[in-house]
Amino acid sequence: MSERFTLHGNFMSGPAYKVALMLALSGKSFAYRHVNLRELAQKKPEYLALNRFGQVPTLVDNSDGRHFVQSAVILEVLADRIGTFGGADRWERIEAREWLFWEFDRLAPPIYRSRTIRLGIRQAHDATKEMYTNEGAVALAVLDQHLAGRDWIVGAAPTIADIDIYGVLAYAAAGGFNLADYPSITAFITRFQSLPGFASPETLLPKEDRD
Ligand SMILES: N[C@@H](CCC(=O)N[C@@H](CS)C(=O)NCC(=O)O)C(=O)O
Repeated sequence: MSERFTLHGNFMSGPAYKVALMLALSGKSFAYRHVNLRELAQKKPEYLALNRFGQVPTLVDNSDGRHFVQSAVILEVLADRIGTFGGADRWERIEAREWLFWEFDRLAPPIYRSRTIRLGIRQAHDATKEMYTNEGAVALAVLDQHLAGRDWIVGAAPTIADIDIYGVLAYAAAGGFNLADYPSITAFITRFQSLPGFASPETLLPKEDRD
């Protein structure tokens, strides 16, 4: 294994995209293992040995064999291990963590779930769909307001908070949300996509293994 990092992911996975994006923006190429979720490869003993939750993503650091799960934690681990996007100081790091927790509580559920419902992966009654639409709009409004007059979510430079949140916004349109309604988010997306190393989910998450 010549690459330092191996990402186990799936091309449909927003959380896997976040980790791939962090590596790409940090200038780190990585080996990739396609986990076939349809065939429940994530529930097989060999994969569960890497990820007790039976989910993607999992990141393996081949330099010491340690493996890490939960995309937000993986972003933090990578910030520590490769020294990128960790914030200017301890306080920025704490603020970035606040956004990571908010994202998985308020932003990701309505956006990711609306997307999987629209793709037919999940079934939902109209009331549930409406709930996600409303909750997504509230979360996007909070983010839009925060980003007004700011370039990045925390501090003066991009951090793992931006990577984490972009990794959800990338799927908003597929979830039926019109980001043109949120001018500060739209400007943030343009800025984020201009970062060196930026790439789309399709580029970063292949449908097969890659070494
Ligand atoms: N909180 C986890 C969520 C991971 C997650 O939901 N992964 C999905 C794909 S997007 C998955 O593995 N689903 C298959 C399953 O749960 O069996 C993270 O951020 O890493």
